[in-house]
Amino acid sequence: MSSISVLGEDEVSSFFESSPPLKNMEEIVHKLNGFIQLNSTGGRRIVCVTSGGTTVPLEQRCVRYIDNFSSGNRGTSSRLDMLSYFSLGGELASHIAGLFLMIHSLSVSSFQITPTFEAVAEARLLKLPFTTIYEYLQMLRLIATAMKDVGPCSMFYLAAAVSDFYVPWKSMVEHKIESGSGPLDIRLAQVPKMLSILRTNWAPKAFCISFKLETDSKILIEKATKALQKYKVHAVVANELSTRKEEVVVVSSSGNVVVRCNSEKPESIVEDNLIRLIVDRHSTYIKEFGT
Ligand code: PAZ
Repeated sequence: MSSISVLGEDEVSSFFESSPPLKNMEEIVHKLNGFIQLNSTGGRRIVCVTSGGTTVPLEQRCVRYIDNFSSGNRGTSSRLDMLSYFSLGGELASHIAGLFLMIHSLSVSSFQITPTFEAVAEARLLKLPFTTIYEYLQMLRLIATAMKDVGPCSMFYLAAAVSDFYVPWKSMVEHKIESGSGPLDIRLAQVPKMLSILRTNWAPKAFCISFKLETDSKILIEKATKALQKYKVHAVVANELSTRKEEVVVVSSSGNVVVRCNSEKPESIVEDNLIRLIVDRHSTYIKEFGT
């Protein structure tokens, strides 16, 4: 009798088995392990922030691809907020040790890193760029499994816009798709959901925050609540496309919290309050489950 894959483990395994291997895998693993060793001392936190959108190549020697919407602002602002807490000696200074940033490679050039942050960045920030869905998911698995021993002090803050559909590598044409012979039919497969596997297998003790984007505000909270229950993450940050810079709703088992910018401070951004809330929740989690 064949065993039933409750978490979709079979789909996940076959996704990875058929993915083109990461080109610089050894280098990434080396950087990753060095970073975790350096930063995971004394019960300090390590946070993995993902940001930007993944692409889905249509050809193996890729000329054309399908993109996923994301400017990368959420991830960048969030990690700057997290970094500022410890680099500028704020109250969280002694708690957060390191940050990974998995970022869409096209967004890297738009970073505005001030000199203070740059000095911090060398030891405390590891940027790992990705472009395709294949690169993103392979890197997420590498990071999560490498962080397993960091336990409750590790956090995943998954703000990247990850493709839901893709062209499996084996059914993808090698060369540029020829034009001039009428419309193009492409069949997209569903990208297997990896959040359950992250929570149960890769890094089961990590504090895990996922994001849910919708364009129809009527279904947003319902979808975020379903994701919370299905993937058993610690909170889902729900946002609607047109208002995402002003307001998000943090959906969790303790209720829904609407988070907005500070109306008295014109320069304030929604991430200031969001990060404070998330980091506070993580503190409670660490107290409850130990370091
Ligand atoms: O990158 P950005 O600031 O333009 O947008 C952020 C976001 C909407 C991509 C993010 O908040 C988010 O919701 N990410 C998850 C998207 C999803 O549902 O897959």
